[in-house]
Amino acid sequence: MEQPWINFRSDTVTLPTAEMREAMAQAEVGDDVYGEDPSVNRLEELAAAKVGKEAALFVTSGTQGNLVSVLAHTHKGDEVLLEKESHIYYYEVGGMSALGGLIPRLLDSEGGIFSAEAVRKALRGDNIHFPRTSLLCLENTHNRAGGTYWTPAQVAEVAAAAKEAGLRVHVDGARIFNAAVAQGVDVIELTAPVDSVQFCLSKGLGAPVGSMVAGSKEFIARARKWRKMLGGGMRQAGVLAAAGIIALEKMVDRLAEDHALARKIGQELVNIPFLGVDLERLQTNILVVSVDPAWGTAQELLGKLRERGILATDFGPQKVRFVTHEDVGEKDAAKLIKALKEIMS
Ligand code: TLP
Repeated sequence: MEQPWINFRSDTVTLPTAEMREAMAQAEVGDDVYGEDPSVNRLEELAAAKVGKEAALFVTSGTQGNLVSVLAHTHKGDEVLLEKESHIYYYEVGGMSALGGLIPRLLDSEGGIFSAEAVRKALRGDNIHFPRTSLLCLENTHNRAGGTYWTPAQVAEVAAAAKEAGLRVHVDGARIFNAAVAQGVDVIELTAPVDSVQFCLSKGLGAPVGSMVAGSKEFIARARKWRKMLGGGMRQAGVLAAAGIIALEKMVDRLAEDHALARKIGQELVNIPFLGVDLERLQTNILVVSVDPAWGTAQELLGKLRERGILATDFGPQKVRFVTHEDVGEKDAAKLIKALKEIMS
């Protein structure tokens, strides 16, 4: 899309930095299906070390990363516990059911976070009528709840409840570095209690393509096989991995700037008529704003913003999502606030 759009649709819209493009051009590559791409191998080692797991796998997207993880943890016909608005359930085309033959059991939550008690209540025990429940998934940060994060203690608590019942635990950590940076904790505190994690290089970390899955060596070997079956065995993928390495080494700390900018915008929006912002849920870089039906709909608001060169996403009939990222700054935020004040008055 041509400039001058101000793009708050998602942090997926970030463009690779000049340093990434340079590294991509210079990347040492090989055939990754043979395990012979040195750049991919380096990225996988780096990713595993960052999240404190034995091994990692470079996948094409967050959706593929979650799917290979879920498939590698389960068998056809199993039940998977997950939050009712989780990305895996809501936005991943039903892959777990279509391709894994899995049945989801949905958990209620408070802002995307559920308790160990909720997990225990959802477990039905052993009975000839019931499917085998084999996996619990959680999402950190939680996208549809507005980028809310799980604390290390909350993750540890639900993971312990799941493990007690013999379940594996997978984290959709598309934005897990946002969760870590926002809390000022090492990401390992958020991943240590769980069996596997998926995180995206292509969101706030700015890489053009790709996600990582991390877990035990044995789990990653199974995930690798599923990735191949799903057509995700890439060849000279080192050109992409080279950008991923920079994403992990250089782009994590700057996520704090995205959080600060989202907060700044949110604090201004609370004073604008017909808009609702939950500042408590505004913990990272996702700002979900509700639109009073007395004014109009989310689509109408998006249309008016578009006329002013500003893009955002609808998150339901009366909700709009703004996401901050590397390619929007203070000036863009000021234009957004001014536009919203004009549109809503
Ligand atoms: N989320 C996208 C859209 O699909 C909604 C976005 O713009 O936020 N887990 C979570 C929590 C995500 O937010 C996303 C992407 C994914 C997984 C999937 O990642 P991709 O888009 O790489 O398949």
